[in-house]
Amino acid sequence: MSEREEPQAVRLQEGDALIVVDVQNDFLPGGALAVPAGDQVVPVLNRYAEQFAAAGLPVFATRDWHPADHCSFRDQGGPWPPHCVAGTEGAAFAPGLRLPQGTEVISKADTPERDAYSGFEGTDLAERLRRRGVRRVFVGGLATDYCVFNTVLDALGEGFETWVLGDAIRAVNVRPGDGAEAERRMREAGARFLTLDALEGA
Ligand code: VGL
Ligand code: ZN
Repeated sequence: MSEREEPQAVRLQEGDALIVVDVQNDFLPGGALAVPAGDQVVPVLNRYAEQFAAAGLPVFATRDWHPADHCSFRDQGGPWPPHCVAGTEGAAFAPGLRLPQGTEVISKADTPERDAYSGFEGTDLAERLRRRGVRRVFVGGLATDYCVFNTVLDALGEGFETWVLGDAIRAVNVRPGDGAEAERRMREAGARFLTLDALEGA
C-alpha cells in the first residue's frame, strides 16, 4: 500500500492503547478557546473508546490543566485567552464524552512558567504506557495543530507505532491551513491515519 493510502482494516490487539487528547469544555464551541466543530469529535471518540474497552485495552485521556496565572495566557504575555484553568468547568471533560471505567487521566501544563502541548511533556505518560505493555497508540482529540500534533510527534519519538484517528480530530486553524499542515507533518514523521470504518469490528 502506498504511504498516503488509508488501511483497509485495522484489528485491535494486545499492546494497543487509545489516547484521547484534551476533549475539554474550553475547546468546544462556546468555550474560552473554542476549536471550530470541536464538539464533533465527541461521538466518534465514544465509539473508539467503546471498541477499546470491549477489547480490554487501556484508554488514556490527557487534559490541559493550567494554573490561573499560566504563561500561555494573554494577560501573562502568552498567545491564548485564559483556558482550562485547573478545577474549573472549562477544564472539565466534555459532558458527552464517555470515558470507560479505568481511564487513566494525564494532567499537563500544570505549572505557571511552562506550557506543554504534548501529553508526554512533563508527565509520566510514556512510563505508564510501557508499564501497561503498550506498543501501538491511537490518538484523537483536540486540537490537531497543537496538542494532537505534539502528542503524536512525541509518541513516535518514544518509539510507539502511532495512529491518528482522522475522523476524531479538529484544528484551531489560527492560520488557515494549520490543521492540514499538521496532518502532513504527522504523516511525514511516520504516523498513520485511520477512520472508524477501518477499525475491524467497529
Ligand atoms: C491546546 C492551545 C493551548 C490544545 C492547548 O489542547 O491543542 N491548544 N492549549
Ligand atoms: Zn493550554
